[in-house]
Amino acid sequence: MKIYDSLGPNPRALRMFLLEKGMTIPTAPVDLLGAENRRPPYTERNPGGQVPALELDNGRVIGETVAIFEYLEERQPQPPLIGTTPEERAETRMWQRRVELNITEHLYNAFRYAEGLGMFQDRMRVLPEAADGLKAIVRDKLVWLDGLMAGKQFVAGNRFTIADIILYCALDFGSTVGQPLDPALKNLTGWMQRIAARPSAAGSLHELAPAMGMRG
Ligand SMILES: N[C@@H](CCC(=O)N[C@@H](CS)C(=O)NCC(=O)O)C(=O)O
Repeated sequence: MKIYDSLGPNPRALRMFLLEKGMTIPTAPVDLLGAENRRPPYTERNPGGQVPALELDNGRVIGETVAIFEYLEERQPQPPLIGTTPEERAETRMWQRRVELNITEHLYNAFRYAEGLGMFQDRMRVLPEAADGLKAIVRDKLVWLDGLMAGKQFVAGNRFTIADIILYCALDFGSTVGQPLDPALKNLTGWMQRIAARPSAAGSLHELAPAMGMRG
């Protein structure tokens, strides 16, 4: 297997997942800043044109971070980051979708349409006029999630899961690109500190992250 890897919160989420699993998979760097991911031969492998991607030994390529998580969890179930029972897996997937559909997708698009506009405007349709509204939706949904985190260790309850990895990587990235977490959200702030203390949090940062001033 081989991972197409780069700077950025989604590739970081995969690196964090691998550290938590204790898995090592060789990587091939992709020049995200130079848009290597948006042209052949990368797009022939992964037509989604984004990073990360996982190339299997038979040459098939899996894109989409969560699809890669699911594949790797089936290949190596321990330690579970999705779940060991139908109920646990359903709960994890429920929270993963809540986190992505309500928060992280909006956070990333707001970045592409504002602070990241110079990088993205020649790659995709961008909507600068939507950036402030998307950031406001993110803030609203973080208030909502903060209330739901009362008394919980992790997003899905008492288990560390991919929902924590996805949300942590997005919010940590957001903190460096104009979307900081409101410190008044005490439950989420405490949760961020707990996740940041895991060795996989620091260990998953890309080597270019400090120079770029981005947590990714
Ligand atoms: N839906 C994809 C999103 C991946 C994604 O947004 N990757 C970013 C890096 S964090 C990327 O490739 N950005 C460069 C680009 O879109 O050209 C997933 O979950 O894997």
